[in-house]
Amino acid sequence: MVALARKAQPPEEETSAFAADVLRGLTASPKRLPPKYFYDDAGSLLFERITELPEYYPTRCELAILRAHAAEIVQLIPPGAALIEFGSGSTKKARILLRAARSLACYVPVDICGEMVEREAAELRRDFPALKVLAVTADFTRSFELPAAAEAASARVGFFPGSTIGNFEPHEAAAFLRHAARMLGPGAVLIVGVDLIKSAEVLKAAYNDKAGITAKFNLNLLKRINRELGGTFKLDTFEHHAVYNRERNRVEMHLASLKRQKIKVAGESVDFRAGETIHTENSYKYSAESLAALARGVGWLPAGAWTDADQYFSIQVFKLGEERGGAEALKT
Ligand code: AVJ
Repeated sequence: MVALARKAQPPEEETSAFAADVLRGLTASPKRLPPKYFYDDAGSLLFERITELPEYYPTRCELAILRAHAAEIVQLIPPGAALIEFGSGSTKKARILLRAARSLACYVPVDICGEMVEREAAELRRDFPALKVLAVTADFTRSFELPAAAEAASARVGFFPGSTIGNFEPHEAAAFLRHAARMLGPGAVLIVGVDLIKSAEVLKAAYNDKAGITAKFNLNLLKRINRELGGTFKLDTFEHHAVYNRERNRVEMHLASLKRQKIKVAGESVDFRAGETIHTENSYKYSAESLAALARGVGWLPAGAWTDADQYFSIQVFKLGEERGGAEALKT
């Protein structure tokens, strides 16, 4: 892994991937930006604040489910398995499983934010001295290498909480589940947290908090573009919008330009009409059945499902089918 010392300036290949994605998104029609770029240091901190907002129920519900059912959930983890978390963030949820699990070969937090993942790993080593913690800084939507100890473990268990799966288009979510199957291999288990379909009022409030933290989180993407790609966005000329799209079961976040303007980014110039928006995120909501159907389609069999009292959120556990060689059958 690369040094932690670099702060504002990420390595060149990361910057050019960011620049290419930003230019592609801002020259598209309608304009869009990939939500994974929300999570620089400031964005990761803003997201932590979102999870504590009174309106933002997903994190609280998921934590409640994990706390109430950790013992049952960890029973589905084979002895001696490696636990691999995709997009580990604060690792607060993993800690609940780690406390309940008995014999793990190692815990592998994977996150795009290197500073955060290294800091969390250090704290986990202190709090769980018997546990091997192997942090990986990577964009988990692309292929990355697992630490040798995870490859050598009896089995690999993926942990994908937070309804991060909802950021993907449904076909991308299926592709991710297929990719996870291939990566985790035979005998794998996958523990997924997903936000459930519910009333538009509850959903809208969760993404339009009164304190304005979600707006800051959304606008921070422009701040990051200014800093890392020489962008000239004026933050007070863009406005946070979050709407629920009922037909597609997704909350959409946008940034709307309050006026007609020209912006420079990475040496290119981008025009905005008054009111024109950048689509920055989709947060798809599923039913327990629709997620299970998506997973089954790429070889994952339902092994357990839990929800909270309001049925706002669900934790689902899947196993790879043994017939047709499990993960091997998906290799094509
Ligand atoms: C981390 C993707 C699950 O979609 O609810 C929170 C991100 N965006 N508020 C979500 C988010 C706006 C969050 N996920």
